Amino acid sequence: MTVVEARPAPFTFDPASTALLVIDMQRDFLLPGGFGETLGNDVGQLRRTIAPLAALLAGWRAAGLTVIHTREGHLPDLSDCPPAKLARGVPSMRIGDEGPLGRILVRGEYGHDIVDELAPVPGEPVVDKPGKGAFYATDLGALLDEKKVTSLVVTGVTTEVCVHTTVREANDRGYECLVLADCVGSYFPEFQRVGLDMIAAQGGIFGWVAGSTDVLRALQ
Ligand code: TIU
Repeated sequence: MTVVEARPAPFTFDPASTALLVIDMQRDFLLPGGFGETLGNDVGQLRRTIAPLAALLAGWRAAGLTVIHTREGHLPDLSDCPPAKLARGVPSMRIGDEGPLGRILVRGEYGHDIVDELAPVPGEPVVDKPGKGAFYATDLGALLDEKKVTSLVVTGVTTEVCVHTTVREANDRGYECLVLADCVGSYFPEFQRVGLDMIAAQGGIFGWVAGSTDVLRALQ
């Protein structure tokens, strides 16, 4: 077993039954002109996650461990996008509209794909999800069962939206979740801080919080 210094207590995991989950590190959230910016957000707040996540991915891959990526997005005909979600945001720049990075949050478009720095390598599953949570309407649960994964190291964006939703879904399904503070990002510094506090509070009500260097050190 491997032990990582974490809040509220050390996180113990078996690397062989743990997956690194990289949530929605897509151009639409991280680059100017994408969905995140059209919602009025400063994408600079998220870009600080890229370098530590790239280093973590390199170490995790070198150890031969499981990596799973997710992408939030919709079919080109938007049939998997609920009207309530479609109606969000600036009227001229909604999901499915043509933007500088292609049609916003539509599968197959440039903006929908993962940033170059964190591109999946062959063999790493990419789970396309229509919701904020990675388990809703996807085969993630089946994939984790197949790989006999019981613990998740959770990274990606945004902390209080897709990361939180996924961690909450994972908890109810019995997974132990370690969330990495420097590898998750929010457009709102306050939400970043409080979002992480919410996970580790009450004795770790949703899981544990650590830094990526703590994980890399533990894998040595
Ligand atoms: N808007 C926002 O903070 N996030 C999302 O819409 N999706 C994800 O978090 N991936």
